[in-house]
Amino acid sequence: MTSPLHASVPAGLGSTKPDGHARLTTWIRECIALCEPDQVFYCDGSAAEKEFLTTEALRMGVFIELNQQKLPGCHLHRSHPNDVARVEQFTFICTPTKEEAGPTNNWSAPDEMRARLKGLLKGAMKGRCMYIIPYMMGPAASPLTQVGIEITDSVYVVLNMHIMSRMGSAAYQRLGADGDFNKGLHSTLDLNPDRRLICHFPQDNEITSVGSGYGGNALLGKKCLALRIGSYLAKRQGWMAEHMLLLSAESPAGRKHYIAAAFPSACGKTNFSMLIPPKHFAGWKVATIGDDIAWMKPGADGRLYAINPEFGYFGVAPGTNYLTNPNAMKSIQRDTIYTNVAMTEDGDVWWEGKDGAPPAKCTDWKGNPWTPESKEKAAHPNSRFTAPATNNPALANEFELASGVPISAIIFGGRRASTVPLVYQSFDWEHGTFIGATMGSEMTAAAAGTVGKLRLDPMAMLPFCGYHMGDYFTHWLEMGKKLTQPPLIFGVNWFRKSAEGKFLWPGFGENMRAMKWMIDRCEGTADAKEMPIGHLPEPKDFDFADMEGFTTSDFEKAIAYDAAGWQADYRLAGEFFDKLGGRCPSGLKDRLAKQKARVG
Ligand code: OXD
Ligand code: MN
Repeated sequence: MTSPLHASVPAGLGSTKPDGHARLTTWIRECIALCEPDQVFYCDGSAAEKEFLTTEALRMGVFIELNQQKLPGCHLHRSHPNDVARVEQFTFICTPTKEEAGPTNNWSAPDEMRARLKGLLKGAMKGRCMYIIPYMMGPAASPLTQVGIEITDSVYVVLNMHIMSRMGSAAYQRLGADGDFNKGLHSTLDLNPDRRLICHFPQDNEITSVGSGYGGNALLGKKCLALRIGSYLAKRQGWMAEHMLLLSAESPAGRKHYIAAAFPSACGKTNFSMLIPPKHFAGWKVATIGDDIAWMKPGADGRLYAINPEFGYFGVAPGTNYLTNPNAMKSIQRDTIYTNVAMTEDGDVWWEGKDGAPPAKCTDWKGNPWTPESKEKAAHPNSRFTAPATNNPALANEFELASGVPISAIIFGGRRASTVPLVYQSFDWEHGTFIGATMGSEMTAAAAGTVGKLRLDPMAMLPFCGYHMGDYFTHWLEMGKKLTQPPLIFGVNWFRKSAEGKFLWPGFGENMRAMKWMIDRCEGTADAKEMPIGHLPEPKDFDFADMEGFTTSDFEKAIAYDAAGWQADYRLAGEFFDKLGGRCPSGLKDRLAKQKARVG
């Protein structure tokens, strides 16, 4: 077995310690005393550090060499086969009372959980290297940016954090002598699922994660800080932490709109954020600000301003190709970490749904020989790429903008075979909040669980809200009151199917057409028909010209109003609101009653 320790560390690396922040140095000392590592490596986020640790990851077998001519700077990682997704059943919100975490989160009393974690972490890093990672979520100059320190025993985590966050000593500078920071302690332990716990202590701005190396469980800046802890801080500080992509869309006349969209995990946020408009929309430019997370705050002008706190993309590989997402494909040709994809004989990567025919032979995600006749998939359905945002040819100029961008429209969408139309607009902010609060989606492989099962996933935040969902809904309604120029709110569904099980809408780049209608609604230039569920476009309002084989009748099916389907949805929403008890805001309960009456 290769040693996880570094035999020799080049001069100048591994030694950039925080200086003069007493709370931080005390906490690091406590973590060292608890975990008892044989080596401590203080990360500085430099290119030299990345190069050194990459070489070490290859030596340790954490990284597998890929063809460097084809994929310069790219490496493959194979996780433990039992550690391939987020684990909602082992994810805890440890607020002082169970009521604060609410009925949609697992809860444990903070002291009890701390004692359990202490037991698991005692001596857990013996024979291992402990890495101290200073990082920022958000542009260095943004008032919305948060600093985190992640302490981990995984070199894979360090190398992912190099891509996914603004990592390095600048984070210490931002902290100064007494700045607040998120404490994140992570150990893979022995990857035993019985000892896998992803724990959040929002009142202490603290995360402890053990037993998993998977992105969403182990890259603590992402789901844990940017969403669970972030949503808790946002509620108290008057901002919003949302599971949303961010993009800009610029018309040929040079008018720009910024759009935020919430879809559950593995439902196409990365694709939509990198959308290339079809030929019919020549002159339109779509640019990516973020593909997964948005932090938003009302500005002095009464508009809602958003930043993307992340610095890279942790995207789902299967289904990604030059047709579905050319910008993602271009983003992952260099300096990318591939996790659990298949490897071809010439050291290239492959996954189901990549361009071209499957290779005649390759090595699957578990390291076994694979041929097209094999029963198992070559790549894990939740296999991922970690790529720098700066690789994206469509990266928006506003990516580093400290003030954030003013949002014109918020979109909510799930994966729904029935009921939900291609696109519709809410009546107002409160009704938009209701659309988000009652959205459902069929489950995907991004979380361990039953793929395809319909579940309510409010604002795509069910697995990520760090406090009581009823309070979260109240926060949405409160934020609306602070906005004199609120974004318009829309619902979309790219996944509706015919009775024969065929998708009614081609999706991908063609989603530009739905976006164009939404932008026209923002500008007040498109009509819509008022229906019980909101404003819907009629064929005359929606541009489906030049869509091969797509007729008015196809459009009508994609947009059709299904009263019985909505009644069933509202029943599910009612059950969910009941579960939230007295904390479900009356504004939403009244809205549900009104909507039930409207759909009949
Ligand atoms: C993700 C997720 O990885 O939502 O972004 O699971
Ligand atoms: Mn996500």
